[in-house]
Amino acid sequence: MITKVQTENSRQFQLVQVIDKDGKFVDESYKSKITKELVQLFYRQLVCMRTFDRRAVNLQRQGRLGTYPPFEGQEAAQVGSALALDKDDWMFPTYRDHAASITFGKSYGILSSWNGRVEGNLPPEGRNILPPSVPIATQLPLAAGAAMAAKFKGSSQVAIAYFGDGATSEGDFHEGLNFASVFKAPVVFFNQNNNYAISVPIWKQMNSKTIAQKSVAYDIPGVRLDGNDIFAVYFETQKAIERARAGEGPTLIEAVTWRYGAHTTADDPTKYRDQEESKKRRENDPIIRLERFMKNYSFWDDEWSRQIQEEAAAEIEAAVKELETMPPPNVNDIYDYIFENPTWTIQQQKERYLKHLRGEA
Ligand SMILES: Cc1ncc(C[n+]2csc(CCOP(=O)(O)OP(=O)(O)O)c2C)c(N)n1
Repeated sequence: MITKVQTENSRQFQLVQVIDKDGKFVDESYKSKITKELVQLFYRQLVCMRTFDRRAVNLQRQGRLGTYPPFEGQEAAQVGSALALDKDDWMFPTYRDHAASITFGKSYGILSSWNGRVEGNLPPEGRNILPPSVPIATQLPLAAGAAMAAKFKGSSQVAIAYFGDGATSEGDFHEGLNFASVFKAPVVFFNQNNNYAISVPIWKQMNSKTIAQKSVAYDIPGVRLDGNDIFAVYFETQKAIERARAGEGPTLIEAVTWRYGAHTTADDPTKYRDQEESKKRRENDPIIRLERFMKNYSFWDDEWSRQIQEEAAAEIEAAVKELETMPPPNVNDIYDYIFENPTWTIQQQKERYLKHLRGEA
């Protein structure tokens, strides 16, 4: 019986695609909404994000950056969803969501957080971007809360919370969705199902066939989309945001995607998955797909594309130069950004640690 219900639920959530992996329209009704400006905006941002991510992994391998969580493969999910937001909205990213954060307004200086500098975690002027959440799923109730605050204030702001497949097995996921559903909080729960929670494949940590079907429990709309199709991501996130702004409450989006690399630079994916699979997944790559689309529908320009690659590399090099002029981390920051007025326990920990560093304890 249980299996039957799950099967029915998973069937309700057909994968939404606007273009297929060959860059051909699956749904022609979107044709009129896709302008050259939009396509170029998407392509440029995807290229910048991939260049950034590869450079970050490189820097880590050279010992110039601390541990880093790569997002290569997930660019369309992050860029497409972030571009659907209004500048006043709220973003709650995780450690893997630099492409979303940068697209929404953070600078490439975000990298400095991986060298322990607090600057990389600060929101840019005029943008509501929270520091990335590392404790899994804790940002979901926070996003629901921020959305409720916006609602109480009568503002039209919407919150978006990013999280992985593993996060949906955490209590905070369920609390966030339940709260948002009951109070119709204007929040979009944006899941990137990259199939793995560190080394644990999705089929080992849940019996649900999809993440989208988890929306059924909270009686909120659930959408399962192709997270490597930037058009599907953008247009479906837009719809969810519009529903939220119209007072219709939250949506759960499952963007089906893949991370090619390690969970973080601290682990070795060859230990827990077949690397052939990652190679095969390149066929479904979000950037290659957009390129194919651009070639199929006369948006492609060799010279423009070359220029974009050069600009991306130059912008990121400038950010790396700046990163390398930064002083080493300030140990006080570990303690000073927890509460506005630190509790005595935190104060005590800080004093003890500083003593330890001075060699006095
Ligand atoms: C509450 C909590 N438990 C465990 C961890 C250790 N941890 C860090 S990342 C991670 C896996 C998360 O996987 P997923 O939610 O799928 O996101 P992804 O890293 O794939 O983007 C775990 C278990 C943590 N950071 N927080």
